[in-house]
This record gives sequence, C-alpha cells and structure tokens, in this order.
Amino acid sequence: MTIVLHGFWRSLATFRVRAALNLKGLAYRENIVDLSKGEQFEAGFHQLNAQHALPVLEHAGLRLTQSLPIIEYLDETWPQISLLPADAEGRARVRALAQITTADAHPLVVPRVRNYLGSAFGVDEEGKMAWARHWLDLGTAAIEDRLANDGVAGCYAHGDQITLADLALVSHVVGARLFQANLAQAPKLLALTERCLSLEAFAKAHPLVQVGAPAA
Ligand SMILES: N[C@@H](CCC(=O)N[C@@H](CS)C(=O)NCC(=O)O)C(=O)O
Repeated sequence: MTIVLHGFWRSLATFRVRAALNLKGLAYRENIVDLSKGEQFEAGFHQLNAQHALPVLEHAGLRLTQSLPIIEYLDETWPQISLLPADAEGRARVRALAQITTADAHPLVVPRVRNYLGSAFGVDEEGKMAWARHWLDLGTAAIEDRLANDGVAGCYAHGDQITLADLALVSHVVGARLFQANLAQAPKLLALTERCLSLEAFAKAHPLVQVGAPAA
C-alpha cells in the first residue's frame, strides 16, 4: 500500500519522518507543500491537516500527523528494526530526549511563530534569528547535559542502537545549523549526528538534498 508523505525540504519534522521511513526501508512518495509560499494554508492542505503543519503521512486510508506519533506508527507497523528500546525506562528516556527538541525547542522556531513575532510585535529578521538561536541553544545545552551525564549514550543517543531519539536529535542539529545557532559546546550531540548522517538513511533524508533546497 502506497505511503504518501506531505513535506517540505526545510521542515525538520518532515526530515525526522523521512529518515525513519528510510531506516525501515519503506518506499514512499513525497508531496511537496511549499511552506515559504504559504501552501500549508491552502484549502487542499487544510482538508489534510487543519493545524496547517507538516508532516502528514497517508497510509492504508489513515492520515497521520505529528512526527513522533507518525514514527511510532511506522515502528509498530514495521517492527523489524525497532526504533524504541525494549524496556519501559529506556523508552521513557528516548522519548524524553526526543521531546527536548520536538516539544520544547523546535516549536518555538517554526514559521508561524517567527511570522507572528514580525506581524504582532514588529520583530525584524535579525531579531527572529536571535529568538530562534536562543531557544535552540537552550535545547542543545539540555540535550548535551543528558547525553554526557546519564551514562546511557553509546554510539548513538541510547546505547549503540539507533532510536527515535537519534531521529529527533539529528533534526535538532540540522535546524541549529540552518539558524546558525551555537553547537560548539555539544561534542556528544555533534558526534552522534555525524555518525547518523554518515548513514544513507539519514543522508538521503537531509533537508539540503531535497527538491527545492538551495543549491549551496
Ligand atoms: N510538532 C510537530 C511540528 C509540526 C510543525 O510545526 N511543522 C512545521 C515544519 S517543521 C510546519 O509545518 N510549520 C508551518 C508553519 O509554521 O506555518 C511535529 O513534530 O510534527
């Protein structure tokens, strides 16, 4: 059954799902919704997701939203390569690491928030970038502290197996780079990111190699 992913090159949440699909070896078709042109507000997309946010994944008559629940759906539907630890404590840690960025940092830098800073409070582009860097840097510090100090990280965020946490953390680093945030104090996070990006599943999902991405 065909999998359709509605996404956009720059969308970090779409990147997470794209990488998960690749890790699972699942074929999919991507339908581009150009956030820079406001296509998320068009009537056709409104029917898919009234939140006007990417990604949306369609499969087997289902229409799924929110990157982490989508990834958990893929993980449960195709459990061969598991993206969550077998133990409850491990799953809680992996989800907590992921949510530092997906629930706390990333939501503050998405287009609707940056646009509202401009329209409601007159914040200019430089101010919006400073805002984004502030929240991304706080996320980076929290993630690095956890990776460095709780004794569970290995080659990847949770031991030596790729999990949901890696999908989220790599998207955090890619986002931080897009906004030129500060990653200098995060060696553990950077090391696992490079390890993941050396894998085809992540490399092929990277925002900068998608259709519509700037050439350099
Ligand atoms: N928490 C959501 C994030 C959804 C989200 O905000 N997506 C962004 C792109 S990464 C978007 O579509 N933004 C549109 C907008 O802000 O107008 C998830 O992880 O899927």
